[in-house]
Amino acid sequence: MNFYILTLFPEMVENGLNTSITGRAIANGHISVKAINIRDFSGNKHGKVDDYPYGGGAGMVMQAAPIYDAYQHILASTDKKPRVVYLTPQGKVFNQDMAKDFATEEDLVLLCGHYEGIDERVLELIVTDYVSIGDYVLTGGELPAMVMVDAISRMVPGVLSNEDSAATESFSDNLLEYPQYTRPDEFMGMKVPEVLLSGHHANIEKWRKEQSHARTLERRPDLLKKNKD
Ligand code: 6GU
Repeated sequence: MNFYILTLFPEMVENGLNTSITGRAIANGHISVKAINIRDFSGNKHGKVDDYPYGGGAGMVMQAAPIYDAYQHILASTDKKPRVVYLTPQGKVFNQDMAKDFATEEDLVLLCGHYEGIDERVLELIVTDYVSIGDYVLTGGELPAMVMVDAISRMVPGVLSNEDSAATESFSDNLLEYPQYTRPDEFMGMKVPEVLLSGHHANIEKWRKEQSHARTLERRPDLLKKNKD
């Protein structure tokens, strides 16, 4: 899967994603991440990509033309028109189902805004999906784009070394993960639950299911409601 990230801070996105599991996925070709610097399409020698908002008000607005031209540049390397996600607090809140859905795309464009926003006309022309990563305000779309690439990539076949670990974890069935323990069997006087040392696989599975339910009820009761829908 190929990610194209339209941004004013390409090094931020590339440095972040060239690390850990996404870095390995890039290295072995399961995904590619190309950060496209919108400033390269400014069309003027000063690299200016923003201007004052019509109608007045605080801050600057990113201009339509550089973003449109950067998008056209991406189209030259894709077969079909890719989906274009605009990262904005005004979008639909990102979740695991959306990550799975986006992971079926061959190409995905992520548009990162800054300043007070982007000229609405280019959004109308190119954006197919408006996505937020939660109800708080960030200074730009780069961190949200990196969050999306991470969550989507791990749903791409082959990216995770153990395919099971994607299926049996938090949110796969709207339940949180059960607690995990490793050696030593006693730490600061706290013992690992006896059942996990028993070697009795049926009991261990039953205990883990109970823990998942209890933990979800305690921490995320909203998720249990979703299972009834
Ligand atoms: Cl996608 N962008 C910005 N700027 N802030 C956010 C966000 C996105 N999602 C949550 N807060």
